[in-house]
Amino acid sequence: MSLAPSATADWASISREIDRDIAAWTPETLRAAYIAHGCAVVRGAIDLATITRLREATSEIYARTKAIHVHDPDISEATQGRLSGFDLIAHPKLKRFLDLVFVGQRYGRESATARRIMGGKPQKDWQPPLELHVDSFFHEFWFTVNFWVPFDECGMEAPGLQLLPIDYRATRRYAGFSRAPVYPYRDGVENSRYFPGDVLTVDRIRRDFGADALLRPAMKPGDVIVSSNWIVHGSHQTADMAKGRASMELRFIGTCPDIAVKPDGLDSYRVAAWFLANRVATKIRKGTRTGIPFWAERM
Ligand SMILES: O=C(O)CCC(=O)C(=O)O
Ligand SMILES: [Fe+2]
Repeated sequence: MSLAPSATADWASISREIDRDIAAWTPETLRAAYIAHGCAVVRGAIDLATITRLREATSEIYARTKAIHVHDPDISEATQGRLSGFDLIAHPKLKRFLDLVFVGQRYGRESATARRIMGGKPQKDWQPPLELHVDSFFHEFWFTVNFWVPFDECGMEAPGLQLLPIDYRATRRYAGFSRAPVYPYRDGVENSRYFPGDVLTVDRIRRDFGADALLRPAMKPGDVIVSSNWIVHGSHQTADMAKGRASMELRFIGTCPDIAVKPDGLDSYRVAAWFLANRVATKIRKGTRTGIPFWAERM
């Protein structure tokens, strides 16, 4: 990893600033916090009856599979098309927030995926907690909004989520993302070729950003974390968390395609570069893996 920023941020006040009840956010303030800090917590934004329906549908599917993920088409099939993970994102403020993040480009549904993370007490076919990662290691590079929706109370007695709340461009630099592959192709490592080989660890984040840099919110059903494919995150588990946790991730991707979203209007250099990159990237994407012009990297 490169270009470690200094550990001077006031993480305690950032974590308060980006964590609010749905009533205390507007789509505009939510977008601003999300762009500035790479993520935000929205409390009480997801309909509990929809969570209950999805929890039931996914656990019925889990009962007849060993797979660690349940995908939206599985849910659709099991419910004769009556239910989708995307039903969770029905609140008008969340929809407007998405429109604002992707302003100037079209976006669409990328995936809705359920998972179950094991607590200290082993549970058959549940997934162990995930190490720190950036979703772009595995997913597309194109900017993707991720709504992380827990089905169970978590973060205290069951594994929650931990995130490094820095803006997505800083994350991209910190992860050492490179427009051209760093390594030759090997089976199964398509995306990681665009990143240096070193591993993200909690110790490393602490050293580079400070001891309390990682955001580890206690979550209840109804709460949601918004983040992107450009945020350092992973499951958060401690030795005394015995219970497991089920959750769902809903992803929306720009069809532009672009590794960036439209910058703030005040930042005129970035806005101009973004419009250009947006046009060029759409044209050249077809033949390349990243299709990212060199001057778009700093946007
Ligand atoms: O649910 C977790 O613990 C990890 C989820 C995750 O990595 C993601 O939503 O991208
Ligand atoms: Fe992830």
